[in-house]
Amino acid sequence: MSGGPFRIIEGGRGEEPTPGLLIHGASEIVTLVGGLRAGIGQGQVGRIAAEGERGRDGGSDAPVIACWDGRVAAVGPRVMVEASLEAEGYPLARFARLDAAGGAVTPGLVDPHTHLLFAGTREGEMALRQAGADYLDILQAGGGILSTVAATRAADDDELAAHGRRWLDEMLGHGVTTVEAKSGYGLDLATELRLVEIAYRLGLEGPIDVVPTYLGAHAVPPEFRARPDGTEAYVRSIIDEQLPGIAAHGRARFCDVFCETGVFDADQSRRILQAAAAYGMTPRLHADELAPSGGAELAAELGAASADHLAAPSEEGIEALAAAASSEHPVVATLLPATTWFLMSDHYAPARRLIEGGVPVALATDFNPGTSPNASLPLVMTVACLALKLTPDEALAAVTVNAAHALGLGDEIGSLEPGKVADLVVWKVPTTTQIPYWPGASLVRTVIKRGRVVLDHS
Ligand code: IZC
Ligand code: ZN
Repeated sequence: MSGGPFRIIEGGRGEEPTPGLLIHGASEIVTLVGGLRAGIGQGQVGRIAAEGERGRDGGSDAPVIACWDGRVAAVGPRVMVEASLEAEGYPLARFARLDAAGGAVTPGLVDPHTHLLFAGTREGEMALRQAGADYLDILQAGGGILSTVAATRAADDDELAAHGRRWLDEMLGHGVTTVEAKSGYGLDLATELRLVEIAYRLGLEGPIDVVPTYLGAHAVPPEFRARPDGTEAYVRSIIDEQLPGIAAHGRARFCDVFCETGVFDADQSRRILQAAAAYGMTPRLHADELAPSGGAELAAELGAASADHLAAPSEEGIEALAAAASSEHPVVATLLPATTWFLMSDHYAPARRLIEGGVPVALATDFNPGTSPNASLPLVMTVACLALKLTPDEALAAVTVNAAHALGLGDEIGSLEPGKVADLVVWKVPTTTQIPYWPGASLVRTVIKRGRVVLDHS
């Protein structure tokens, strides 16, 4: 990566990782060890803290983390980490040292719902909404998603990739090391393939890992809207033409559908997601963003990786997610409160009820040009604390370990434990409870991706 507002020290997966890195001087290391969080576990983050200044400056209980070959080798109080590294034969002298300068250390943040790639902007819709227009009315009138589709179809690959890099840079600056990126502004096979491929290539470029999702069912494109059975005809073209092409291309890990009354109904969404699953793409859904539409129920029925938004689920939908939580396929509820805020709605997702029902909760930016032009996950954590009443610890689990699980990556990323990928953030604040406390501030000191420093503000 180049340019952008930040100094990128190293990037790209192709280079040799620093063999060893030992981070010391942290006030606390929050590991998130222990797997997917739900219920009261949602707020249990695994905090290892030093006892006051003495600990931080190198006392035996000072928390440190050692990375080797891009993975976490050991984490815990200094003496224990040193003993375990020695016992396992790591060459201690070959560890570069990084001073966290009294900051907190967390896993790299994971943003599990973004519409990263698009052309054009939609600031005009803000004024329309202030004047009382409704999101779906703007879409029906040919604006909203459709205006972004027109701009995206007209943009070339280099423009789209440059835009993607610019916003990935921004996300990295907020501590994000893995991002999901949906297509969905092409709505024809050729453009959808371009979007999935560009997302995939941006991930190869690094330093942020990008997980591509195919979202052909984001809206009915203009060429189908003119037809009397437009929505149904477009659903058939997704199943018969787009999905086979996307599957043959082999880059999209997930298939998503905007399951919402007035967009794609639950039956249409089911048909698309089942067809995608037959090609090996895991379902995830935009579920009940604006009105109860059967999205939460469908996510539970299909064992989707995640049900996203959930600002307006039905009672049955909440119950279905709660029942799925104790099954073999818990569906992660990925909440997007910055979108609700930006839409000036007071209809926030029932986060406390979901947590009380044992549903694992993740948070995401929903970065997109219409309803959430916000690339900052820490800002989403603030809105989640204020509007969804999550505690700061619950919000932290939601943007790390649970977000990783929402992307099927829970075994690799999202927590700091031996063997996991060494993606981590050193913050400028001494405790993670201050991350949502300073809304809008730039709180990241250093970002480490696969054991290497990729961003340094120290
Ligand atoms: O471009 O409006 N809800 N998709 C579903 C969006 C919002 C993004 C957009
Ligand atoms: Zn979305």
